[in-house]
Amino acid sequence: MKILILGADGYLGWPTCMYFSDLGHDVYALDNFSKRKIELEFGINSLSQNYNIVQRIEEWNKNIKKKINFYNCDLLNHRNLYSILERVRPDAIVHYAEQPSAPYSMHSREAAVFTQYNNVIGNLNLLFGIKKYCPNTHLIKLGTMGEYGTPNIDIEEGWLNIEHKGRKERILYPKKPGSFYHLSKVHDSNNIEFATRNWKIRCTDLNQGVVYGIETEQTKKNEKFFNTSFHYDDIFGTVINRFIAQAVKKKNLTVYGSGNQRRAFLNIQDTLNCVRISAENPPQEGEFRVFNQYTEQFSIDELADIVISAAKSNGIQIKKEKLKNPRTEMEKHYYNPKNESLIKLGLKPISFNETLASQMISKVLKYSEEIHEKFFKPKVKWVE
Ligand code: USQ
Repeated sequence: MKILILGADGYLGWPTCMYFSDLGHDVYALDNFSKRKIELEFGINSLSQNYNIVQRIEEWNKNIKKKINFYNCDLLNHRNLYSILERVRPDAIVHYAEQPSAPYSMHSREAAVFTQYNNVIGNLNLLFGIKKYCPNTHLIKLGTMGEYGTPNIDIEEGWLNIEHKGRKERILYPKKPGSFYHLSKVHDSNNIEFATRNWKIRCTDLNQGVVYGIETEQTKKNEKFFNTSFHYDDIFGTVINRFIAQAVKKKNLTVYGSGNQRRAFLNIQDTLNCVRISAENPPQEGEFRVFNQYTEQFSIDELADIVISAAKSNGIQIKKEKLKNPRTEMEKHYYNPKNESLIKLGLKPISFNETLASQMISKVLKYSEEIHEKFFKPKVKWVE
């Protein structure tokens, strides 16, 4: 398969490049380093990454026949994007190339506008490019479980069958997201659904939960070169990764609000498995297929308990520090999202438990010196 990976420099993009390359596919990697620019703006450093993507690809390519190719391209530059699509004509496109942080999107008007412009227009350019140069390609788009919010009814996989005043219809599941970032993904989903219906292109929208983890089969081959980025800061760090870094620094865990809010989670290795399963089982022409891509649910309180026990087994005594919730989100709510499709297609989930948390702590301990405690407390507030 010729596979084009957009957002190849990111936390998920880089491991995805190596994973598909290892499986023997032709990998084309693309990024414009926009996340790096935000890191610079906020003085943020990810842990564990010593080399830039060009150096990492050079090292990776030493040992393989089918070399990974890299393109520096902004999806907002449609001419550049088109020329790449025309040259590569990929069988599948994995699209991670979006501003991924909810707190960043809530930081200011500028950040909200950047997030939505970058994500929505970049995705729209991609849809037009697909229609023009590779209408048979399978677009695998990373959406998010946060598109749904926390409704008081079961969350289906993208679509909802409804009966209204005696008539039936299948509609896109109504969304109630909790940040301008999550909203950008809702707008993307709507645009893609229309594009698949109108132009008969094909897409899988992966509504992914919160990803955690620091290693994959490929990063382990040569940690020095192949590690992916690991963020623990309040902008890009996701909750489990943050708790692990806080434990390593022997600091109490920053639980926002009561900690009763529930979310859907998955291991970074499972992200790769889900993307592969999707690529191996493309949807029909004209189909907008949605999978809820998560493997487990936890409340934030439950996660903190797991990390506290894991820390204890590493000789670290910490507890929860309940902070005033900087976000507008329900803390006590019904939560029952469906996630059967990927399991039916063969996903074998990895579980988050004390053993795994303990392994993460041991690994992150190596980077302890690089962790700055000033990034533990949340600075962006949803309501000022
Ligand atoms: N939280 C804490 N303490 C922290 C950090 C977060 O209690 O120190 C809580 C938040 O209040 C929230 C939950 O943990 O209830 C998840 O927050 P998060 O920062 O781990 O994740 P989120 O902002 O939802 O976004 C992340 C990724 C995003 C992806 C999304 C999947 O950054 O790219 O789309 O997870 S989902 O959450 O399912 O929408």
